Amino acid sequence: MRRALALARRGKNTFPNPKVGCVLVKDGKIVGEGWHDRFGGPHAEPKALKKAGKEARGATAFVTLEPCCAHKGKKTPPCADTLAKAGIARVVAAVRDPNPGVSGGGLRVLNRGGIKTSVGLCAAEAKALNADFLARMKSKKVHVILKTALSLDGKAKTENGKSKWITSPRARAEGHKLRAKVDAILVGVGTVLADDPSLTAHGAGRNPVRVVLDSRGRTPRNAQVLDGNAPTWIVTASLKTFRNAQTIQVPLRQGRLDLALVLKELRRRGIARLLIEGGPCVHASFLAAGLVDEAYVFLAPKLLAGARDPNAAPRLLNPAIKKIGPDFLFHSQVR
Ligand code: AOF
Ligand code: ZN
Repeated sequence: MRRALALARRGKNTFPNPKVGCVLVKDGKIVGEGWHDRFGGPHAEPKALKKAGKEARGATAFVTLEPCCAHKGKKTPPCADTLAKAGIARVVAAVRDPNPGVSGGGLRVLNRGGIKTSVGLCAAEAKALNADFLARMKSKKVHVILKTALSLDGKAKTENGKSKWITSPRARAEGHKLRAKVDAILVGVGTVLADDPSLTAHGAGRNPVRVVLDSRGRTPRNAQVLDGNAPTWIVTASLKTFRNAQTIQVPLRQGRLDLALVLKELRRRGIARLLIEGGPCVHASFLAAGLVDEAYVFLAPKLLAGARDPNAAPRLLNPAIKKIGPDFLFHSQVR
């Protein structure tokens, strides 16, 4: 199991999936090894089985996580069935899979196939290895954080649709820090078409998953979100596929994506904290559906009404900020 844990640690881009290692042992000898290397890639078990070939029959599998079973949204064939088919005699797992779609189900599939199972060997190490994944799986619903950047007169874009950049580089860096703390960032395809954002943490930390709400599959082939620099999921009702992105098919309800259903699909894929970055229509839909838990509102001391370039917009110089009851008053000369 210690060897399996060491292999699991080699996983590079498994987020939001866990790190998993697998070692197959027969007659006291290792006959196969594998680990889950990146999100969307093969799981640890089939890789180890491939190495072992025929030697897998009658072997014991040491896995750092309960092998997965069939559940909705799965991308890879279920490992429990694959292990059973290969003739594995016994499975020793370090911890149960906290994924509600799996938890206990993988062990049940194995037992039904006459395979002996046990859970708990090196459990503490295995839990430490995937502390982040375990915590995310425990929370049942997606925590939704809304982030918006506006001018003082409440505009998110200029007359001609320019929204890059309303706030200063320092405020934007703060936004990147926020990105590094969430599991996924969500935008509407309108934002992709208008601004072509990269939606990465820009070195402020780990890159979250980039989620694009794109009911008709309009994300352009050359969009930055499809550059492969971070995982991208396109939530769509169309049958289109995209290079460097996974699609999540969600049916339309009254011509729109059902946001509660979208959150459910994201939750199932391991997203517990979601940052909504825009645009205004996406914000409005999430707010109207009552799905927002937290908000960050960046205000730039500019007046965008009538402006064509955010940088050239009239600004309030060093405004005095007064809190009046629940409201804020900004006052200064305009330049
Ligand atoms: C395993 N072995 O190596 C990993 C497992 O979306 P999928 O098809 O990749 O499945 C992801 C889920 O599978 C993930 O949420 C977790 O429950 C489990 N991860 N299971 O048997 C592996 N990485
Ligand atoms: Zn699996």
